[in-house]
Amino acid sequence: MRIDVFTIFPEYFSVLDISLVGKARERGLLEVHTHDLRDHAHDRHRTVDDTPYGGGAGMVMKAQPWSEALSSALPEGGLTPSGQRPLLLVPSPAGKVFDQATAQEWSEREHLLFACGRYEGIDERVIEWAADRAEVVPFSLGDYVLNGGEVASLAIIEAVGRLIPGMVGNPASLVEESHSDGLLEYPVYTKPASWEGLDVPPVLLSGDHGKVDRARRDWQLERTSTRRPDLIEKLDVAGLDKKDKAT
Ligand code: 6GU
Repeated sequence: MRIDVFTIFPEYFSVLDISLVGKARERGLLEVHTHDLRDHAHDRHRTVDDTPYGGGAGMVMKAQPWSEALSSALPEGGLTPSGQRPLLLVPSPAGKVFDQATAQEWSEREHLLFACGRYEGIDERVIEWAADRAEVVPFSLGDYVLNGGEVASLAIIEAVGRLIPGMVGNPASLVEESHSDGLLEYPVYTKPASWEGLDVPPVLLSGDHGKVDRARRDWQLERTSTRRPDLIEKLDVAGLDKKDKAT
C-alpha cells in the first residue's frame, strides 16, 4: 500500500516512523509520503488560505496549492499499477463516520491519499476537481470537532495499516477483537489470580474451553448492551446462536 499525506504540519506524521506502521514500512508492506502543502504555495508568504466568499468567520484553504500538491502524487493515467482508482480521504467533521468495516475495505486499496484541511475547510471545488482523478471520500471520526485533519488521518492510518495482509503477527488476534464481529471485546485478565482482593472470574481457571467461550460471549453481549446499545440494534441475527438469543 502507498499512502500520501498532504498537510501544513508534516511534523505530526513523524510518529509513523515508530510502532506497527514503522515496522510495516521497514518490511516494505507500506510506503508513506508526507507532503508540505506550503511547498505548493508560491507567493512570498507561502499563503494557503484566504477569506470566505459570502463572509463569515475564519479562513478557507485555497484551491490552487491543493490541486498542485495532489497532482504531484496522483498516478499518471489515473489508475494505480494494479488498475485501481486512488482513494482520496478528506477528514472532516461533516464526513461519514469511519468504522471497522470501512477500515477493512480501505486496507484492500493500493493507494490512499489524505487531504488534511485546517481552518474552516478546503475550497469545495477541490473536491469536484479531485473526483475526476480519484475516488473521494470525506470521513469523520465521530461527533466532535478537531482543529484539523492531521490527528484524524493518523487514526485512520493506524486502523487501516494494521489490517494490511502480513502486518499483524497473529491474524487470529484480528478476529477476536472489538468490532470485528459487531460486539465489544470481552474483559481480559492475567496473573496473579488474586490481586488487591480482586479475583479473576473462576470460570477462566476451570480449564473447560467450552465454558470459557460461553462466558466470554456472554460478557461481550452484556458489555455491548450496557455501553453500546446502538451496536446491539445493528447486530446480524443470523450471526447469533441460540444461547446468545436467550441472553
Ligand atoms: Cl475527520 N476532522 C475534524 N477536523 N474534526 C473531526 C473529525 C475529522 N472527526 C471528528 N472530528
